[in-house]
Amino acid sequence: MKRALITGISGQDGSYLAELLIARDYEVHGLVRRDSIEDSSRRLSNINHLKEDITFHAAALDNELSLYKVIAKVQPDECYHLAASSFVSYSFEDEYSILTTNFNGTHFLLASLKEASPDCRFFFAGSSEMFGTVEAAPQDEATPFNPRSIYGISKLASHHLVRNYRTQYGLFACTGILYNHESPRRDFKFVTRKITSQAARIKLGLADKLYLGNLAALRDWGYAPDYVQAIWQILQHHTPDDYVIATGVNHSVEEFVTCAFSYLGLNYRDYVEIDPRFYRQAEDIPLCGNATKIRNALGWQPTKPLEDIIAEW
Ligand code: G4F
Repeated sequence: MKRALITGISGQDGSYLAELLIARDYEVHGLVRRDSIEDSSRRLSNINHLKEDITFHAAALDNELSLYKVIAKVQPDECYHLAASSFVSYSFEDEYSILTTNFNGTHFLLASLKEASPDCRFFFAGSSEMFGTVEAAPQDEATPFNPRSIYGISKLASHHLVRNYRTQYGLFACTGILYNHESPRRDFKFVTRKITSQAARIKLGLADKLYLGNLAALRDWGYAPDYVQAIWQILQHHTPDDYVIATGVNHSVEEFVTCAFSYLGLNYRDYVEIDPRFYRQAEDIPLCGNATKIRNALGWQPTKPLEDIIAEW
């Protein structure tokens, strides 16, 4: 039986990955913060249905000793590092903690694996934000990185570290360069869940407005369970490598909001207002991924178009 350790197990991706691994007979271990264990019905709501099948370990990404102890004890065959401070907007306000959590956390995990469990395969959740301001779309693994947020910088620095541990120390360490991926388990601050949840509240008469930022912004939105499948496949390959995980299709926030409201028989123009607090400048050239490499190497491809993802909400 393979043993897997997941950071960020209570998040959208962590919960889908835990389901996938349990279905494949893995022994699944999850790193969580102490306060999550104490308030589990709320903070671990995405994995409440899996709690009997997961062994939880209290540890924190900013506490190297806590990570080392878990890794030394669990001796995982595969480690999936999904935890991060992941809301891009926050990174304009709180540079210090984003960099510390995201970069140091990755470093502490890699260093602990190298010392205590060097044969463990390691996956790092990178981001399209590593590309940042681009000169062309779609982007692939050869596209130059040019991050424009502290979040993107923290992910890019971590990605370089992952590659360094692979080439210098021989760790089976891989980065998935993940474009936006959504599901009903997405946190409410991200635009997709914000739109679908508020549209439902409006339909039920519980709210009357939805305040959004830039409706013209374009994103390459995929389906989170598909992306978790890709993540798992990356660690099953015979050689460690880095891959773009994307659909290759752009939609605007306006298209998303139109579709979500029309499912409920509503016209978004009657309810949506622009609030400068949520406004972020759109990229001149959109972030849109070319996933040819992972399709050719691992046979992975996305299964759900955006309209079907929205319909699931
Ligand atoms: O949903 P978002 O906040 O996601 P964003 O910033 O693209 O980041 C997500 O995807 C990245 C790439 O995979 C991840 F690395 C990252 O961790 C996260 O998962 O915003 C999507 C778009 C943006 O262009 C934003 O400007 O929606 C636009 N937007 C328009 N109005 C809004 C809003 N975003 C939010 N969160 N709230 C709004 O009211």
